[in-house]
Amino acid sequence: MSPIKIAIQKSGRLNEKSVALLKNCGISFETTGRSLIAPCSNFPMEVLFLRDDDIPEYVRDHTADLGICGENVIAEKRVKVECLQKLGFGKCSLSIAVPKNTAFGGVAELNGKSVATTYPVILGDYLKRNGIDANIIEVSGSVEISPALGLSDAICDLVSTGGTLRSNGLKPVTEIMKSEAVLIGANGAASNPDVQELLLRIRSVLRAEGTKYVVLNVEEKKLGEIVALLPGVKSPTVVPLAEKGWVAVHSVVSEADFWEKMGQIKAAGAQGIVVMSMEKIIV
Ligand code: PRT
Ligand code: ZN
Repeated sequence: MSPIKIAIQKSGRLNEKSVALLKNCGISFETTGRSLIAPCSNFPMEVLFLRDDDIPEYVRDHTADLGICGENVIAEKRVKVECLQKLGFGKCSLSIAVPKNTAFGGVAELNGKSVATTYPVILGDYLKRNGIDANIIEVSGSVEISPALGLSDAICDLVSTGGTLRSNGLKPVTEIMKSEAVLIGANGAASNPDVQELLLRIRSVLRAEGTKYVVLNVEEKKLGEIVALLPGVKSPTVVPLAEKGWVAVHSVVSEADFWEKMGQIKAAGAQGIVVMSMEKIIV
C-alpha cells in the first residue's frame, strides 16, 4: 500500500504545532529541508508542506489524504471535506470590529457601511443571513488599518488575543465564527488503516495534553471521598504506604477543572500531592 499523505502548513501560525503533534505521535520526518514533501522514516506517511489556503482543496481532490488547517479556511473556501478531529490549537474567532469610539448598537448598523476583509465569502454569507446590505471590500492583508486609511467603516478579521485590534484603535463588536485547527480527511480516508492508526495516536496525545497525572497520600478512612473526586481513566490506583492506615492514590485529572479539584482533594485530607504532565493516554 502506498504511504498516506498529510498536508500541513509550510510556515506560519499552524506550522510548529502541526509538526509537534505529528512528532508527539512518534512519527519522524525532516522539517529542515527546503523540500515540500518529507517521507516519514517510521510510519507509512509523507508530509506535504503547503500554504494553509491550499490545504482544503488538496484534501478534497485526494492529492493529500489528510490535512491540518483552520476551520476558517475550510469555511471560506466552501470546500466539503470530513473533519476527523478538532486539534485544540490555532484558536481564534472571525469577528467584525469598528473604531473604538464608534457607538455600535447591533449588526443592523452595518447597513450601507463598508467592511474590509480577507474573508469575503464567510462575511457575505453572514451579512446575507442577517439581511444586511453592506459593501464588502476584499483586501489581501493588513485588514486592521483599513478604517484608519478611510478605506472602510469596519473590518472583519481573525482575532485571538485582541492585541492587533487594540493597537489599531478598533474594538470587536460581533463574532461571526469560532475557529481552531482541525484534521481533515478526503472522502473515504477514514477507512484507511494507516489513517485510523494516526487518528488513534493523535487522540491519545490530545487526551494526555488536557490531563494531569496526580499522586497523593491520604488516610485510608478518607479514601472514599478522594476516589469520588478523582475517578481516573477507569478507577484510581490505590497502594498502601509503609505507614499503617495510609494509602497513596494515583489518578488523572482534567486540566479544565484542575485547580478546583485540587482545592477539593486538599479539603478532603489529601497530603503530599504530586502533579505530573503526561505524554499519551491510550484507551
Ligand atoms: O502562508 P500561509 O498562507 O500558509 O499563512 P497565512 O499567512 O495565510 O496564515 P497564518 O499563518 O497567519 O494563520 C494560519 C491560521 O492560523 C489561520 O487560518 C487561522 O486558522 C489561525 N489563526 C489563529 C490565526 C490567528 N489565530 C490570528 N490571530 N490567523 C491569523 N491571525 C492574525 C489576524 O489575522 C490578525 O492579523 O493575527 C492578528 C490578530 O491576532 P491578535 O492576537 O492580535 O488578536
Ligand atoms: Zn494563508
